[in-house]
Amino acid sequence: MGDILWLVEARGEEISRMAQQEEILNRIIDCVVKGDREGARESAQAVLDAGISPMLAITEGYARAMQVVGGRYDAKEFFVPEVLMAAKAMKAGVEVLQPYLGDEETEQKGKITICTIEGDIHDLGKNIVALMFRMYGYDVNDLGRDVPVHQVIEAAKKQGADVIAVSALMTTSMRNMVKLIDALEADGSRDRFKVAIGGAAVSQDYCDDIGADIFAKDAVHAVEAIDRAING
Ligand code: B12
Repeated sequence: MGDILWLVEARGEEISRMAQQEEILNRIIDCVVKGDREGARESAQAVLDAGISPMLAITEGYARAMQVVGGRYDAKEFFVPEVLMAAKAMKAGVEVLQPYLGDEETEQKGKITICTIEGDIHDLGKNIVALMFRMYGYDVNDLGRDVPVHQVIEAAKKQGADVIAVSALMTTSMRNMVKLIDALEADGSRDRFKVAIGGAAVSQDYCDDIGADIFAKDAVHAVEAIDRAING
């Protein structure tokens, strides 16, 4: 009887922890979508106080919220000012969590040169992916956004990168991923690097078509895919 009571109590605690987590994640999404910077910061603090994983809050809260914003922008319910306010709210919340991300794994797993490709200034998704790589033990050189292809290659060589990871959100800029692969082939360094691509404009089919090595649809899958590609 005592064992059953204990089990019921433990199950009850688990359910209320899950409910609290869901409530906080929903609050994050709500604040970011509304562009409420203060609320986004306070929700991040609530994440820490409740002992929720900061990375979970980033991927399932802040990043998800920007995807909701993306959908509203596409549906013409939101325009650039709302999108920018949401992006600032997301940034404010992520900044609170960043110092608490810690190192999920301490061993050095490999080196990654990352950026948003030439012609593209969208960097919210790329920043999340870069954070995630760092957290999982990769040495990450983040070159920023709208980075010319020749600079990406130079930086990757200098870093001795295992992976060049590039992001594109636009159909115009995604073509510069082909330019990157062509330039690597032209200077004989294609075999030195795995090329990983991501961002809302690209897909697994596009990755196969242009001869890139790795595609992932979000930050969590990006880490898994790169782990598989370079550490077996
Ligand atoms: C936010 C936003 C902006 C912000 C950017 C702020 C910033 N600092 O990034 C602002 C307002 C500045 C902006 C500007 C523009 N934008 Co805009 N923008 C968006 C919006 C609404 C959301 C994008 C976003 O941040 N998503 C959330 C993040 C978290 O998702 P994500 O980037 O996809 O990243 C995830 C995955 O893709 C993956 N991932 C990302 N990168 C990588 C990399 C690797 C290696 C891997 C493995 C995985 C990976 O992991 C991430 C996390 O899970 C989209 C609409 C949409 N539906 O996407 C339009 C959108 C991308 N923009 C668009 C356009 C056209 C523009 C402008 C040209 C508008 C203009 N006329 O001025 C300019 C861009 C100028 C330029 N040269 O780049 C178009 C692109 C259309 C197209 N298909 O080509 C879109 C699709 C809107 C639309 N439907 O028209 N934009």
